Amino acid sequence: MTMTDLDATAREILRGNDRGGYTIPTAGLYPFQWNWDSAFAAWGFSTFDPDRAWTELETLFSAQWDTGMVPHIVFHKEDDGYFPGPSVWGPGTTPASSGISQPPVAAILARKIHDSVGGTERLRALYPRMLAWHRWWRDWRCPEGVACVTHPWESGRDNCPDWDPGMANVDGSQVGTYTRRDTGHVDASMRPGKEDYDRYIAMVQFGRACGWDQKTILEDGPFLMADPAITFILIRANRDLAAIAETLGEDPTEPLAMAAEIEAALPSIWNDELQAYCARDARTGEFASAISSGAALGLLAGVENAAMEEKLAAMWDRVRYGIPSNDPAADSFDPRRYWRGPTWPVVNALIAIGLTSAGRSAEERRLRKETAELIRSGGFFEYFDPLDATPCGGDRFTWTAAIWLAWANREDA
Ligand code: 2M8
Repeated sequence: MTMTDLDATAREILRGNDRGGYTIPTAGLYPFQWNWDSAFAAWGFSTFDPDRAWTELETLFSAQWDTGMVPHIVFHKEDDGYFPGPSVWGPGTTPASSGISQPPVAAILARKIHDSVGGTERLRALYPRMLAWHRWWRDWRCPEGVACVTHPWESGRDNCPDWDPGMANVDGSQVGTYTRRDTGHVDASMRPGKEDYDRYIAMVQFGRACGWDQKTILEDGPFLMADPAITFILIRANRDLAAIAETLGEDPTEPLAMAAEIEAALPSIWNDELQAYCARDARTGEFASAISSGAALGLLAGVENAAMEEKLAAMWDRVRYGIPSNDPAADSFDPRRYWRGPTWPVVNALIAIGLTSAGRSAEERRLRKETAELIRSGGFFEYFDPLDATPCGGDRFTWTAAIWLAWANREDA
């Protein structure tokens, strides 16, 4: 296929996954609106339909809770093809939604969209909503400065070994029976295991039982881990929100202060043994045992550290295609199992934004070429084996198509 054909296919995928104001990540496996997927979808739409790009973000923020939280899944319509659906989460919101959030990339991408296609009034309407969401992160997810997640699904990097220390202390033995739907859509060897799922459901049951009371979840919930990826994303998102504030004639002081507070707390997730920023169990203090793509997002937040850069470069050199989600040198590395090793075009794109900001154009070009090569050879899949480029997970995937249009196939991205 030529580049032009691939552009057309990518646009078709976005249009095909459009369910009216929002896109699903892929038909079958993920039939609802997911939070960070939608922000990437908006970025993709902005390359050919700016109006539709803003609509995507507006629909996402229309599901924002009164607390400022923007849920990780919005269940606009019934669909029994996914588990756990709205009746399992049960927060009683309209529209129905899950009870946790996801990486706050919206401000980062809204700024990029505005810079390239304008839409100041649409951005102005979103600004207070994005600010409220960032405050929610500060108030309910940054107990000691850096950003924590209360469920691996909140990180977006579900079964990444980053979460193994916290997952080990979650009791999944009492969740009762349930039927997974994901393994009916894709090969079970590419998905999290049963023990992981039991624990994921136990965490959902805890949240539901306390009516999604954030104080209870933060203080007594079964899982609380500092996430280097969301920490870096939130620093960057706050700075981008401050830049947006300036564009709109608003006061940038608060988002800048939020970014500075998180940055000041970064030493708490520095793992001396790994010489990298790293996930850490906020209950026990235990660090994850390997460097992950979370650390590679440091540049997004302007965090450069020579020792860590050396480790990250070695991790990248151990594979052929893109940044792996987990270090191939680690025992936990599994090149096709979801977030335990595969490379994800969507994360590569975020890392590339960081590389560009740091002026590291040669590495950015390498990452872009390797990601484009995966898509060109394998198609618009959810993720890929970083050693041999085997496409994995769902096909005709929204964020992969969006990344192709907005970054991987662009010289000027
Ligand atoms: C994956 O997560 C969902 C749960 O949220 C799942 O496995 O059921 C993750 O890759 C997540 O990052 C992504 O947003 C979602 C939809 O693409 O799928």
